[in-house]
Amino acid sequence: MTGNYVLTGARLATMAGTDVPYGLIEDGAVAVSDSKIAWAGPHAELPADNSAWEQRDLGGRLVTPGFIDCHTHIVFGGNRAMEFEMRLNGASYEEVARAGGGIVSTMSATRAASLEELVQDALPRLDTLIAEGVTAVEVKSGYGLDRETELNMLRAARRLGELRPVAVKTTFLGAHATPAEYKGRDDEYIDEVCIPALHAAHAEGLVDAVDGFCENIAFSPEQIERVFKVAQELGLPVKLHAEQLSHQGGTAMAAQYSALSVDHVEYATEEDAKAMAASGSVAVILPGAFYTIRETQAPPIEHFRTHGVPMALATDCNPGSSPLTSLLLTMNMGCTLFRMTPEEALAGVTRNAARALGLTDRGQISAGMRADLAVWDVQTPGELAYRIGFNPLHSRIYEGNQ
Ligand code: DI6
Ligand code: FE
Repeated sequence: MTGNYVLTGARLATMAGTDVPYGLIEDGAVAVSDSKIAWAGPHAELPADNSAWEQRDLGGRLVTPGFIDCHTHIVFGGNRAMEFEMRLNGASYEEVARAGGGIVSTMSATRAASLEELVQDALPRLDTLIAEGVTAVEVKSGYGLDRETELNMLRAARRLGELRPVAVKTTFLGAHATPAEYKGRDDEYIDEVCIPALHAAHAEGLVDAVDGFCENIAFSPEQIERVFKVAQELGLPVKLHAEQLSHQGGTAMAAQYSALSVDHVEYATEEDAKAMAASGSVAVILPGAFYTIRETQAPPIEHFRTHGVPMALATDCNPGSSPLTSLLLTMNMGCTLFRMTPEEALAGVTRNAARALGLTDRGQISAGMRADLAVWDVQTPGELAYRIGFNPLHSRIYEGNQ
């Protein structure tokens, strides 16, 4: 169905920020006109104009906004299964590193891959996300760590958005790690590779946002700030991987640049939460990485709640710390590992995920929003986070097309 039509018999989790939990409307209807929602509300109140449109009865199924995975690294070469196996067979960190493991192995495999290979490798990951109702996904660079490969990763990301009915937002993550050829010369890497690559990628229209990995094993807040200054000059929004393994002060710095989001944030403090609230930054919670690296410090959810920091949930899909391609499982982990409520989890993959990407036209079911919707074979919205390893998606509507 395309053009003008009405979905009826729908239980709507509008996530529209009303006082009702989930913005739930029991016997709801959604009028879709081309790619947009023309009207949404109780069926009994459907305007006369819209009731003449073709109708499709959803039989009481739950409808949510299309899911948004706002933090992924789905474009990369190779995989790290061997490393996973080595570690579980008792290999030490050094042994894994000597066998060519870690982020460096992904960098080598990514550099060796053609644009077409990067696209083909990423497609099954993207398709798995789409099969769970994802209609928008963010994709980061950061495994090339040289100019040409960083650009190639972003070109691959753009291509994914042409090949599949999904919106792709690209993020430049040149400041992810220092490649071997710049070992011990992080500052030179930032100045000679990362910043020139950002300029080149921007000139090619490949960058929607700029990110960095602020960590004791990666870059300092000062080093990332140099990249953020360039982003600011180019008019690009920023976001940051911060306080994942230790507290480095990246959150406070990112807040000064009005970051769209600060991601991971396990070691963030109450002061950080206040700074994020003041800058309007979203806390992107990534339980897949927490689980995979067997972290024990949970992010300060209560501080985010108290200070009104919006929380998103994302897969962080990457070959090392989060080989995860399920937003439904991510929601379950957010609830079980971090005690987020099922409503917070759903807001985390819809309304707040949209905000983490600076998208103001989606993530809620209300008039004027894009008609990106997911239809589920469940009774209540809480079931989405409750089940483990079960996908109840019935159908997906992308820009009004179903
Ligand atoms: N945070 C992580 O956990 C990783 N990158 C990042 O920014 C790890 C990426 C990898 O190991 O490939
Ligand atoms: Fe990440």
